[in-house]
Amino acid sequence: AHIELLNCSITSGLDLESSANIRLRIGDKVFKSSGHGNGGFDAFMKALAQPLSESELTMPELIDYEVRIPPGGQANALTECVIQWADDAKQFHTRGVNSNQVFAGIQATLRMLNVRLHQRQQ
Ligand code: ILE
Repeated sequence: AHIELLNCSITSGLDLESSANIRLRIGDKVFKSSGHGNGGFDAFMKALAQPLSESELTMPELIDYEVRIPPGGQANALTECVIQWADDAKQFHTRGVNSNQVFAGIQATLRMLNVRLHQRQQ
């Protein structure tokens, strides 16, 4: 099975809760979901909760989250997000790249979920 984000809209405003509206495919099932949170990434994670539990997928603990750009990059640079995860005693990290820093974090999260889905199949 594979997880694929088909649509994703993140809305943020100053002094406003962020919201995420997503359409997601896990294997051959398509889910629509939304979430609110403390920042766009948090809202995305909240939106993931229902589709993941329906697919019997669990989320590891988020340990660290770093966003950076290449040296000398400017405001239009691509961002790279590296997320450190922990599951039981095991720690691992995934990365995502996107011109939008929240989507870089979302890409890193999707990569992690695909690793877990593929491990589950073995
Ligand atoms: N709360 C922020 C967000 O949702 C960060 C998430 C800290 C890693 O964008």
